[in-house]
Amino acid sequence: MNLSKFVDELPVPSVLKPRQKDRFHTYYEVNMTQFQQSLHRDLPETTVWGFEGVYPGPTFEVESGEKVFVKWISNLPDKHLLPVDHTVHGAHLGVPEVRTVIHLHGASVESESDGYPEAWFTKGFEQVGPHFSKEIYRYDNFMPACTLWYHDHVIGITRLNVYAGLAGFYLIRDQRERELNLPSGKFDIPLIIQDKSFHPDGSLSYPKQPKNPVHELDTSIIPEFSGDAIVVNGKVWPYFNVEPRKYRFRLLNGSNTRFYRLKLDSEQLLYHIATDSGLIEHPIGIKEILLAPAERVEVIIDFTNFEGKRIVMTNDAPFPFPDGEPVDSNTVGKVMEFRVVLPLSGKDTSEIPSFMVPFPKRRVQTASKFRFLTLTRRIDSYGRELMLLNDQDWDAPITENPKLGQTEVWYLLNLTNDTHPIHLHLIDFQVIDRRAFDVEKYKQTGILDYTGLAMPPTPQERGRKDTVIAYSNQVTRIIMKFGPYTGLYVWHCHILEHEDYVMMRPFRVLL
Ligand SMILES: [Cu+2]
Repeated sequence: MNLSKFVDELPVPSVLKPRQKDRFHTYYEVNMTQFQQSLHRDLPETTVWGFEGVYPGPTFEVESGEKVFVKWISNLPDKHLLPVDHTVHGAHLGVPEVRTVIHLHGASVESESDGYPEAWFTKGFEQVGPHFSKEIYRYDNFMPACTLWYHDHVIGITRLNVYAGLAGFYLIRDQRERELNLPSGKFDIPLIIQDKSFHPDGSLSYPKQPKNPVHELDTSIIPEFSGDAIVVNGKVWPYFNVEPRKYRFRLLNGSNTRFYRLKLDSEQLLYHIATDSGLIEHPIGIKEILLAPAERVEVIIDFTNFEGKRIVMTNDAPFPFPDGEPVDSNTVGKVMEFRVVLPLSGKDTSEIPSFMVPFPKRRVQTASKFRFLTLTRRIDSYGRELMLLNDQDWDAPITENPKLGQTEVWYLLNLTNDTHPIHLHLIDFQVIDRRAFDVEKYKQTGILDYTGLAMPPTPQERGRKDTVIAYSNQVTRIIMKFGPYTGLYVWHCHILEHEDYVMMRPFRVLL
């Protein structure tokens, strides 16, 4: 499909209205349904899944400390929109084909409300998974201002449910952020970037088989997904009309597999102000943004003195990242266009502050546990590659069981040839460093022999994170303190095809 670029205006998701709100709590109900939506001017309407009748879903805007309750409701059809592989763990024949459970990515929430992959439910809660415990989730929102997102997290078909459209933003605001006088209101725009492919009739295209098909199976999971069109906030290659002033953009990579390395073709600086879990200490001028699946970065872009200009946001991240094919600059090499065509609606009094929030660094000396965890690869009985954490299947006994309040350092040893964005639920962490090591020696002897110097996190990573890129042949070290809740959570690769098969493990925080 060769679709024209920059012919549809960027949609900005509407803000979700609560059903009830008083001094003590806020209550939302959110319905998941299947419907038709126009994703491009020249494409017939696409059947998608979404929340409250829209893809991506409406945006939650909550205050830090606000007690929020959400009833996630499924009114999805019984038959999946996309091809389901029943050989994948948790998606066996016999379980309902359409199941969902919603995870609030980046939020620290009680275990029962975290969207455990086996806490799924169907339409009307008629059937539920073995770990289902409640219909109404509770989010305490004690984190400072940050950009979170909600998305499906069900065992075995997360890749299909998110690709079908089950994702949306969840923003936490606070007083400190307001005092900073960042661009706000209509100048504060979330952008969810995804890659998709379409059939000529407008329907979503997702492969039934990998490049080397598995003949015994009608449908097989694929090792990675690459779409040929870029979709931002639900429109293919949109444009956005802006005023000649400063804007705050919250960028989220909501893709299944694709990484993005984003730049503006005006070559102007982007002022980086926030990582996954909130504002950083000082804004940093950067030329490009690297975003792995699920990562977020917030930037201020200043369009002052660009009146009349058209500025294209480009992507040059190879697929797979970082050693794969260069991007086609005519398709996935372009993301969206900013058109500086609106008159200034008022003087731009917003600021790029010199200091935002303190960032107390976690020190390795405070850690009481050091875990060495491998990212590995195996071949299954159909000859397919599958990725694992610590070489363990999803349902092997729990091996990561940190104590409440304990600080730990995790060494992520990537023994595979792929790059994996690793995400932990419940906590945010800090990236300590990355270091090359002798993978063959490690595989043969179990001895960790470094072959390079430790590299500090990139400037873009020097803040609170919940997803970290673990490169091939490197040890990536992260440090975090477990709490404030105990119970069952998961950690996993956020390449959704890997997460489903089966690069995800439970962990339990013990009292
Ligand atoms: Cu992975």
